[in-house]
Amino acid sequence: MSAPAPPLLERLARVVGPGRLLTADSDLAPFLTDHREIYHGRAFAVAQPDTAGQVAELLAVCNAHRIGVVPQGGNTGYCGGATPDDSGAQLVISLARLNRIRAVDALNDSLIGEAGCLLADVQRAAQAAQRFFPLSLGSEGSCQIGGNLSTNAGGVHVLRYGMMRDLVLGLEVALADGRLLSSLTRLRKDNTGYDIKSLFLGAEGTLGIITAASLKLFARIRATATAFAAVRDPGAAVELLARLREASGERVSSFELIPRIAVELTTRHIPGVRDPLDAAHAWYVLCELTSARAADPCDAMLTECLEPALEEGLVEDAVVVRNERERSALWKLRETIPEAQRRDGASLKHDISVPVAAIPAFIERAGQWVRDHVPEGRLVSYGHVGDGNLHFNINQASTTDRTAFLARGETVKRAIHDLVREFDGSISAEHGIGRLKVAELERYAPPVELELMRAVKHAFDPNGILNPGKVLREQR
Ligand code: FAD
Ligand code: 2HG
Ligand code: ZN
Repeated sequence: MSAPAPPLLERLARVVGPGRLLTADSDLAPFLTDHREIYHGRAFAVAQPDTAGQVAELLAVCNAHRIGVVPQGGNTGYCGGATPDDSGAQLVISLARLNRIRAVDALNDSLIGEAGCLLADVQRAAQAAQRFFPLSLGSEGSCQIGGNLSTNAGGVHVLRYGMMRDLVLGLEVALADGRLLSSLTRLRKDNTGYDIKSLFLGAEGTLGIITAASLKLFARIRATATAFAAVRDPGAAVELLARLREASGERVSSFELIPRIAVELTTRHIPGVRDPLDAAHAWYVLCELTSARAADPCDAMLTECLEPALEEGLVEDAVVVRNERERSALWKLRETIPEAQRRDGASLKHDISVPVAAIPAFIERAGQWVRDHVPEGRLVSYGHVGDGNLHFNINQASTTDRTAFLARGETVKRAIHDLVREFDGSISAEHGIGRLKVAELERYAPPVELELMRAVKHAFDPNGILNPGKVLREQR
């Protein structure tokens, strides 16, 4: 496949209107690299539609001419899913201009937003209607809900509200052949056959391009209690989570594990981040209880749980925040860990999950493997431990050569992912497959599951034009 002939380019340009089919190298550049700069692709053009109808029409033309199409949202994904290949024969479709909130229905607790809405804008629209949209990620100021839906994003509120998949009522999707599937239902109950929308969630643009979504809203948060606690070890963190849940019902909304090295990296690289405690400790948790009832004693529930844990040595020290400024300082520490890692040098990243109770044993086994086999790296293992999800990352030590360190990636990944399998875990907990983990999916997914995935792909996209080579190897 090569770049299309001028008449076809003109046809695509007519679909999106004047100035909305970018072809100059300087205009294309920002769309051709992922944010970690691991992948560098080429494209013959970037289309910037501003209606769902235009997206569908672009797909109809591309399908008729067998042109590969790469949907791109905020380009904050971790797996190279939004970057075109290096053929120069693919069209990037940026969803950024489809950014309208179409409706907010506070009584029905639902909101309809277009795919290119920033996640932060959806949160704000919910708040303006005295409601709450719970998906929350460090990238929320730049990722789009279309990307969140397509990666089935997780983040820091999953243990209370679920992943993006759990927050969806209906979708509008442009299909490979140019039809628009309009299923923006606001219903909570609808058992009419197969749940087709669920197939697009986490499909990373390989089955259709999401143009809008009907999302669930929740009660506004009126009471919050947040603590940063040094814990004896990861086992103590898991025990503390169980106690907090027991003591507070379903009020635990975040429970993040943070190792000492992450405090060192963020305080070193991110201006304004300070160590919240006086002395250094090996492990910490950042936990938050929230309630929709202003009178709910979240603070008391938190301290009543922390105090005996301190006496028993499960918790070594803790600070409970007194105001919003202190709270955002703690969250800044947590959310800037990826950026601090980046500023510190190269890193090998593994977005894994295991059953929550197995987290301590996994950290022990996998950590020992890293200490034995990667002496040139430093383990930075943190994340959404309340969901059993660890970002089991390894940063290069300052004395290590970047290229030599990255060259270890395949061996390290194999060992970590084999161990994940031993623990009945997942090699992609929340970031997806994209280009990065196509071979990993082939290696670890049950063969029957892979066969069904290929059959679904063929049914939705028989000509293989939708994000070719992402999630599944291209079938040609
Ligand atoms: P993109 O990166 O543009 O695209 C991601 C994939 O979705 C690609 O395959 C693309 O082709 C496809 N796609 C995009 N839009 C559409 C559409 N409308 N229709 C069909 N396919 C589409 N992720 C988490 O899960 N949890 C976290 O806590 C988290 N924290 C992060 C923190 C930082 C600082 C950063 C940089 C990233 C973080 N991420 C996290 C990863 C990332 O933000 C999410 O994966 C996010 O959902 C991607 O959204 P996006 O709009 O940037 O999508
Ligand atoms: C987070 O939880 C993100 O901060 C990014 O999912 C994780 O950079 C990473 O490994
Ligand atoms: Zn994460």
